[in-house]
Amino acid sequence: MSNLAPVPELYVSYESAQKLKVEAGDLLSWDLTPRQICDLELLMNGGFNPLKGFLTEADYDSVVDNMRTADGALWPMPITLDVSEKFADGVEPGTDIALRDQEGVILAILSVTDKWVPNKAREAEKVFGADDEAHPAVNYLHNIAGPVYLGGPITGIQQPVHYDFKARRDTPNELRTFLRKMGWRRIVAFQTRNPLHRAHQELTFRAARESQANLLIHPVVGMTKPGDVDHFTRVRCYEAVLDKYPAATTTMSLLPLAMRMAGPREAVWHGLIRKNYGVTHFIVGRDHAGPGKNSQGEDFYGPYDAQDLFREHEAEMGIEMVPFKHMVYVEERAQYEPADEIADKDKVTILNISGTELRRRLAEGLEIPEWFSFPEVVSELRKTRPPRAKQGFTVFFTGFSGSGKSTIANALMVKLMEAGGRPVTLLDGDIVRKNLSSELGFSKEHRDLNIRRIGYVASEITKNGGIAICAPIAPYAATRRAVRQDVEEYGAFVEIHVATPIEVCEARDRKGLYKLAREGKIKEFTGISDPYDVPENPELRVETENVDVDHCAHQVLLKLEAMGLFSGQ
Ligand code: PPS
Repeated sequence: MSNLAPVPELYVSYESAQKLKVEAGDLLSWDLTPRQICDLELLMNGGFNPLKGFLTEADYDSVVDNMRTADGALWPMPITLDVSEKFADGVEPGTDIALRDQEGVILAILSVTDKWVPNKAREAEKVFGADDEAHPAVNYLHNIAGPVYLGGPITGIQQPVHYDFKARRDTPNELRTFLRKMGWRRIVAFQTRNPLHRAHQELTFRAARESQANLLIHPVVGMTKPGDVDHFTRVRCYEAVLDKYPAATTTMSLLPLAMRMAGPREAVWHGLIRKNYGVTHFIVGRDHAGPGKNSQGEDFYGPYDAQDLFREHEAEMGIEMVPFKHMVYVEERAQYEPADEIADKDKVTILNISGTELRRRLAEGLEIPEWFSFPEVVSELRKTRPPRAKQGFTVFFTGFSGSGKSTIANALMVKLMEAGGRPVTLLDGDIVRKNLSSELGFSKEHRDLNIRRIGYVASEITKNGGIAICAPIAPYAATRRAVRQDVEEYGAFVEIHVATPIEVCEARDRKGLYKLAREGKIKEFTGISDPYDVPENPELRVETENVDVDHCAHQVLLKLEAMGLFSGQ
C-alpha cells in the first residue's frame, strides 16, 4: 500500500526564493546543460529523494562502486554536475554558485563542497558495464560531459520552465496528492520512451489486473535514447491511446527524466523514482532501458539482468516489480497473449512487428496493420516521419570553380520544382557569398565558416521538409563531413562530386579567374594555389566533359530516386 505523505523537496519558500534570486545575481553562475536541467528538476522536486544535491566525491565513489550513497542509501546512478576545466578553475569548495537554465534564469544555488576530476573509464565500467562508446551514456560521459565534477547541496529557487504539456506534468507531491484524492492505494507504473501500440496496452491492462492496481502511464519526456521519436509526437500518441483506457482506473503523467539507458541499474533507479511519485508497483520488461548493441555487436546486458537486479533490491526499495510479459498477436484468436503462455504455438499464427520493421514501414509509407497499432497513433507517427519521398533532404555539390556545379544545380532545381511537392532552395556558392558570407575571404578559416553556414541553413531546410541544393567548392573533406553530420540529424545528405578535372575548368575559364590566379592576381585559388580534397565516397560522382548538363542533372535525379527520396510522380 502506498504511503502518500509528501516527499521532501529542496525548494525554499516563495519569499526566500525571491530574495535569494536577487542575491544569486552576484554569484558565479553555471549555465546548465539540458541533461543537468532534467537532473536538477528531479533533485529539487523530490523525484531523486533521498539525494539533497549533486553527489559529493565520497557519495559518487560509493554510488559507482556499491550502488549506495556514503551513508548507505540505495542509489544506483551518479547524479553529478560536470563542468568545464575553465569554469572549475574559478570555483573552490566553500563557494556558492548560481545554476541557470539556458535562457539565464536562476533555478538553484549549489553550495559547492567538492570538486574533483572523475575517473570516467571507471565510471563507465562500473555503472554502464563497459567503457564502450557505443553505449549512449558512455559516449555522453567521454564526449559531452565536462571533465570536472562539482558536488554539494542544492537550494531550490524555482522549477525549470516548461511550455509544453503543462497539464500533464506533475511533481512527486502533485501526483501523490492526486492519488490520495482518487483514493488509489495500489498503483502500477509503466515506464516508456516509445509510442504505445496495442501490445503495450494489453500488457499494461494485464499488469494492472494481476497486481489489482490502478495504472499510471509514466513516460519519460526529458532525454531518452538518441534517435527516439521526439516527446512531442509521443505525448500526442499517448493522449490518443489514453482514450482507450478506462478513465476511472488509469492516469498519465510526464516524467522529466534524462535516461542513461543503463539497463539493470537504470531499472532500480526508475523504481526508486517511482516510489517517490507514490507508486507501489513497477513494470520491468525484457531488456529494460537497454542501450542496444556494443561495439562488438553484442548486447550490453542480458535480457533479464534488469529484472534480477530489481528483484534483489525489491524489499528494500518498497516497490514491487511486475515482470513484463512479451506480448504477441495470435491471428486465429485475434488477440494479444503472453508469448510464454501460448500452449498451441505450432498450431497458431503468431504476428509481431519489430521496432526496425515499423521504422521501415513508416519510411516507405507502407501499411501498418490495425492489429499492431491504433490508427490515431499511426497517423501521428506518419506526420512526424513521412515516407522518404516526402522528407526533406540536402544535395551537396562539390568541385572546382568552373566545374559545372552551379549549372547542374540549377537544372536539378528546375526539375525538382517541375515535379513539385516540396519547396526547393538553391544555395549556390556565389549567392551565399553575396547574401550570407559577404565579409568572408578564401582562407581555410573563412571557407570553413562559409561551408558551416551553408550546412546550417541546409539542415534547417531539411528539418522542415524542404530540399536544399548546395553548390559551393567546399574543398575540405573534414568540413564536408561536419555538414553531413548536421544535415543527417534531420534527413538525407547526398554528396555529389562534380569531377571536372582542373585542366578542363582552367581551359573553360568562364569567369576569367584562372588566368588571374595563374598571374598571381588572385591568391589561394582552389586547384591552382590552394588545396582540394577529392571526395572519397560521394553518393555520386558526375563527369561533365562531353556530357550535357541535362544528362548530368538527370543522373542526380536517378540517384535520388534510387535512394527513395524522389518518386518522380
Ligand atoms: S568555398 O571554398 O566553398 O568557400 O568557395 P565558394 O564560396 O564556393 O566560392 C565561390 C566562388 O568564388 C570565386 N572565387 C574563388 N574560388 C576559389 N578560390 C578563390 N581564391 C576564389 N576567389 C574567388 C569562384 O568563382 C567561386 O565560384 P564557382 O561558382 O565555384 O565558380
